[in-house]
Amino acid sequence: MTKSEALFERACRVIPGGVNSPVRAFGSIGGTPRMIRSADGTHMMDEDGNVYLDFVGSWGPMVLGHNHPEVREAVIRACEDGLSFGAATKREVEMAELICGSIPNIDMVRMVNSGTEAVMSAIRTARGFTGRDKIVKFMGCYHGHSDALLVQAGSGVMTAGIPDSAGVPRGCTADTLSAVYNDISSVERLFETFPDEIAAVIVEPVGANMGVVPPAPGFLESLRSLCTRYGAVLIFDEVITGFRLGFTGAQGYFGVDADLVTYGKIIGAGMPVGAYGGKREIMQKVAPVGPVYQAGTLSGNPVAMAAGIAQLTILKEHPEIYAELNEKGNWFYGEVKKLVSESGIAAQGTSCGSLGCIFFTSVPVCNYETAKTSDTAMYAKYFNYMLEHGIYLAPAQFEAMFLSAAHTKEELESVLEVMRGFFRGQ
Ligand code: KE4
Repeated sequence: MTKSEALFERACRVIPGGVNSPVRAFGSIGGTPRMIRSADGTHMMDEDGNVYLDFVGSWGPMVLGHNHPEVREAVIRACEDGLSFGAATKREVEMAELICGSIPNIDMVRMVNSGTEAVMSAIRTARGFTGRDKIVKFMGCYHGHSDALLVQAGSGVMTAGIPDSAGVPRGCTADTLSAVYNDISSVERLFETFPDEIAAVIVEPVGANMGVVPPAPGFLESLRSLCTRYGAVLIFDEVITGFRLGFTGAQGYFGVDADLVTYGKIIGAGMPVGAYGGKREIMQKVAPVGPVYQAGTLSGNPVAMAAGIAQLTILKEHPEIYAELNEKGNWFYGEVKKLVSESGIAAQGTSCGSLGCIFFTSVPVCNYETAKTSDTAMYAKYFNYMLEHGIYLAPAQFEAMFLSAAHTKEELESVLEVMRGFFRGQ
């Protein structure tokens, strides 16, 4: 029995499914989750000493690679001042100024502790600002696990085959309307049906929780004009794309401004941080200055702020990182698409910048329905083949592969070689 197996057996006795987040359980690909002991740069090591080239990067935060020295030092220094005070601190001001001073349409921002909390708070703020109740989300998009949004969600919900979660009262989702990603007419129909009842439309500007599904040309722009026309708040859920596609995230990458934006992952550099922000007139609705209540004991935690400030500062001061990262992604995923299409296997690659994935279906994937045609058993075979060759991918079809600034061309070429081996063997 390996150490990972022994630890996972112990974990299953005291933690539901042995994990603190479902996707980590390897449920849809089989086998025992690797218990990770440490990570550095592009590699992770498990408790048995196996080393993996990592493409999960903690599901997005490790855009500079694991254990970046400047981030680590900032955290250690912050710890020496104390872990948490439950009081306002300088670092929270610095973090807020860093964001508001760099992203044109973010006038104010509130720190929370996760992407889920950021989205939940942004939805409440949009409802408080408009006085309306209904929200529109897209099938296959995942926005964390708050009740109202666990409707035809993506990510682990999709993998676990739970179309909706148990324990969510009908009342919590009665005002959640589902639209089809990349199908603007499905949104138009909802606005025509509920012209003055929709508080917000929330969208992943790049779908990354049904696998990677980029927005069709004009889709985000059309959402923007529909929300403007009907007085609804457009929320970009940038928990994954924020500070990844560029310092100004998907807003800058696609040239479309949302009214509220949610952040997570990269903003904390691996520490528990989420945030939501946007126009002053909307954010002024948030307590204590406005009537929309939202609070958190560890929101803006000084140690987490130190990590996030360190990582965001590096990214802001070195914009060339994004040019290199997006160019690297275009090249790498271009090669993936080529090798997959030449393989004769029913599969296709999709990507946007440093995000990408392989779907095992011949149906062109553009939304939840087409993503679901993917052969998840084939994905499991692919995942396990790559893992046996020391390459750690997302342990589920409906997730993303994350490149970081630390991944070298040599490493990526070695991955392509292993991929070719897999596809040749099918
Ligand atoms: P968290 O509450 O997990 O910090 O963020 C929720 C969330 C919100 N919005 C988007 C677009 C997200 O991708 C996420 C979380 N992403 C998943 C990965 N697909 C987290 C991994 C997990 O659930 O363990």
